[in-house]
Amino acid sequence: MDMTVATSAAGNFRQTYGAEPTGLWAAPGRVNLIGEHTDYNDGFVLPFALPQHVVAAAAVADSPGWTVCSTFADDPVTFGESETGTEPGAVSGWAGYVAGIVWALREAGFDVPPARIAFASDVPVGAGVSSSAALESAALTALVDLGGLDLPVADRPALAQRAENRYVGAPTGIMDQSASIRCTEGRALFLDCRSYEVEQIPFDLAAAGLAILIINSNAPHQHVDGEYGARRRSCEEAARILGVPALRDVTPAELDAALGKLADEIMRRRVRHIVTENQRVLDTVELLRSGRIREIGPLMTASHASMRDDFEITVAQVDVAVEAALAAGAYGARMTGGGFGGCVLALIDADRADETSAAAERAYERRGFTAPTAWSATPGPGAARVS
Ligand code: GAF
Repeated sequence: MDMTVATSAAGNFRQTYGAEPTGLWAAPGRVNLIGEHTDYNDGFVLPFALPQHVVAAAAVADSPGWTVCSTFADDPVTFGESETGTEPGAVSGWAGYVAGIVWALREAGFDVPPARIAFASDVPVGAGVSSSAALESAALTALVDLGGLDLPVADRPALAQRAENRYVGAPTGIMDQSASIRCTEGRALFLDCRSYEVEQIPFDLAAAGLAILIINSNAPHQHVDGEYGARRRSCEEAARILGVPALRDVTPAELDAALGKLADEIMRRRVRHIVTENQRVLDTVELLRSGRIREIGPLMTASHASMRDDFEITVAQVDVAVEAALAAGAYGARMTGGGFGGCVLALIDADRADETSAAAERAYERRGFTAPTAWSATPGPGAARVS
């Protein structure tokens, strides 16, 4: 990881609180290789952790309550037991994600130590790479360690998701918190979002002469919350009509029969995306298990088409980035994350990163879009104490 973020968090702690932090905890952002919007349908996802992190410099406080500050906000925010008691949502803005973690820990019966925390981050905000899940995961990891709380790593994502769903009020699935907490270096995290079972799938791009280029579309995120919630409701309603616990329970072989039972054309498209996307995750995992990384390209591109045409969560900027990457020779390309902007992943030969990002830049220029930004990433480790 880039230690300047850690240095910045520690400096912020000293400056704000006039003391030394007890330690530094880092939690990464993520990209999802494949499996979009499948998490809240009890399905499969395959994210990996980015080299960008939120770092929490923290120490136990000698008076009750929690004070948090960050390099990405002006003033420290203080909250106490009343803001993290039974009623969620009392703290809003960025500090609400941290208050939500305190709330969720307390609700689960943990005695959360009073603390002072200073955050710094190099996870891009609004790019669909889970800056908020990284913030939650950094806060959670720091508080669990500071308090010596007995919360196994495997149980942490659900607690952080609860903070996001109930305290912040965003109806997200469990992928992002799982990625930030459970990913391991050099691997993609194959997660069953029903059982929370994971398999760490080797994803050694460099050994295969490959790279994943991340192209941030820099498209303004619009209507994200409302559209996300609408997709989720449509999937849940479809599962109810089909009489299954979740769309994960519809197999590709059953898809046509299931679609025949749904009157609404939009709902049919949503269901088709989820059922085919779950299968694409399973197919991708099969290929990666046997080291056939290049061959996942067509699955990535098919996933993008499904998000564009059936789930309808892409925007022109991400479609153009995918097309430009493919035209520049990428093996596959797709949008990653919740949609309506955010980043595109392109699987490319390692020596083609400059050409591919230049191709995306030229395509954006022709369309009059704000220029994209691009970087190559390999899978990093999940949340941990770093000092
Ligand atoms: C967002 C959500 F937070 C995740 O839970 C997931 O649904 C994702 O969108 C889409 O796959 O990142």
